[in-house]
Amino acid sequence: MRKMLANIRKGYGKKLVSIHRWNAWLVLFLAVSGLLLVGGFWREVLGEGRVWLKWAHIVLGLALLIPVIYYLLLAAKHWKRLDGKTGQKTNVIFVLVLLIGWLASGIVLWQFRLAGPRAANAALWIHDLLTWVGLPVIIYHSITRVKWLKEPRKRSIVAETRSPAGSGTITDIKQPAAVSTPQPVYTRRGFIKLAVGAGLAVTVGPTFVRWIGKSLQLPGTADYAADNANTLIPDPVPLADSSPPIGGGAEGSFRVYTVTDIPAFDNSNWSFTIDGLVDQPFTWTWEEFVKLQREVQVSDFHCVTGWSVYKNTWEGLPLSKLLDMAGVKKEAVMVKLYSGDGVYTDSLTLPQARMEDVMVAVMHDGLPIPNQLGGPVRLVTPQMYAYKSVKWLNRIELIAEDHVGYWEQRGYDKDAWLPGARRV
Ligand SMILES: Nc1nc2c(c(=O)[nH]1)N[C@H]1C(S)=C(S)[C@@H](COP(=O)(O)O)O[C@H]1N2
Ligand SMILES: [Mo]
Repeated sequence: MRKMLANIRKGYGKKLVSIHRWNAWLVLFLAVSGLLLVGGFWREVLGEGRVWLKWAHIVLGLALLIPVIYYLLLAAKHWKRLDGKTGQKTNVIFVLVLLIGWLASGIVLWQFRLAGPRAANAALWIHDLLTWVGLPVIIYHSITRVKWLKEPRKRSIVAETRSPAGSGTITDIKQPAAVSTPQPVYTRRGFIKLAVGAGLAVTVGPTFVRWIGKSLQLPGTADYAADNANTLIPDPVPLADSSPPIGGGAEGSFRVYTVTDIPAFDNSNWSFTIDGLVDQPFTWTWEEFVKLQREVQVSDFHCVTGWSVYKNTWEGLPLSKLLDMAGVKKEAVMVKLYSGDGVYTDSLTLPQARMEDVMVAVMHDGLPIPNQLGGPVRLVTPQMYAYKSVKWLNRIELIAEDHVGYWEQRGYDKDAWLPGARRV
C-alpha cells in the first residue's frame, strides 16, 4: 500500500516535471520568435520568413493551452503540497497569470479582424506588458535554477573566523551547513543571481522604460520631430486646421517600421513623380510640391500587428486631386505606389485611390512628417491597414495590370480593409 502511494506520488511528480519542461520549451520559442517579430530591425532581414514566423508563434502560442490545462487539472493537488510555501505559491500564480494573459491577448491579436482595432490595441498593450515584466523574471528563474547552481555549499566562500585558539582558519567548506557560526560572505549562487539580475536590469530595463514611456505617452519619450533627419527647405506652412491640429493631437504612438535603412532626404535627392498611364506626367521638386494646395483631415491609423494611433491630423493632397491633375487614361486600372527607400511598394485600385480620405500627406499634427515616420511625404489610407500607407512616397504610377505590394508578396492579405470600412 505504501509503495503504491509512493508510486502515485512519483508519477504525479513526474507529470509536473514534464509539464514544466514542455512549458519551458514553448515559452523559449515564443519569447525568441516574439522578440524577432516585434523588433523593427528584423523586418528587413526576415522578409517572407516574418509571416511564417508569425504563424509559428500563433500555433505554438495556442499550444501553450496544453500545459496550462494539464497543470490546472493537477493544480488542486499541487496546491495542497505547497501549503505554507508562500513563495512558491506566488510563483505559480505569477506564471499562470502570465501564461493565461499571453494566451488571451494573443488570441485577440491573432483574430484582429474579428476583434477590431480597439481590442487589438488593448491586447497588444497587455501582450507587451506581460512580456517586459514576465520575460526577465523567467530568464532570471531559468538561469538561477540550473543544476550546477544548486550546489552552493561546495562552492561557498566562507568568512574567515578566528578560532578560540586565536589562529586564523578557513572553515572547512565541505561542512558549513552543520556549522552555524561562520556565515558565507557570498555564495557562487548568490553571486550569479546578482549578476543575472543586474544584467537583466541593464539589458531589458531601458527597453521597458522606453516602452512604458511611449505607451503612457510621457513627453519626450518619442520625439521624432526633434530627431527628424530630413533637411528639406522650405518648411511647409501649415493650414489653420493643422496648427493647432483640429483633431486635438494624435493619441497613441507610432512604431517605426521599415524594411530598409531609414532614408533621409534633402532638396537635392527628393522629387515627386506621377506617371504611367496619364495624359500629363509630372515631376515636382520639393519647392514646387509644397506650393500645391493642401487639405486637412483627421483620421485613425491602424497596423495589422495591433497598434493604432487615433485622431491624427494629416495635411496633404488628396490622391484623387493628383490623379485629376495628371489625367488618368482609360486603360489604367491600378495605382502603383513607390517608396523612396527603393524597395517598398504597394498599390490601390482606381476606386480605392479616389476615396476622399486617401491622402498624400505632408504634415502630421501641424508639423512636417519626420523621416522616421515616412516624411517628407507618406500615403494615408484611413479605411485600410497601414501597410498600404507607403512611407517616403515619391512616385505614383498608373498601370494597366495588378501590382502585388511588398508585404502582400510576403503573405499579407491583399484585402487590407478595416472591419466596417466603406469598401469600394
Ligand atoms: N516604405 C515603407 N513604408 C511602410 C512600411 C515599410 O516598412 N516601408 N511599413 C508599413 C507598415 S506595415 C506600417 S504599420 C506603417 C508604419 O508606419 P510608421 O513606421 O510611421 O509607424 O508603415 C507602412 N509603410
Ligand atoms: Mo503594419
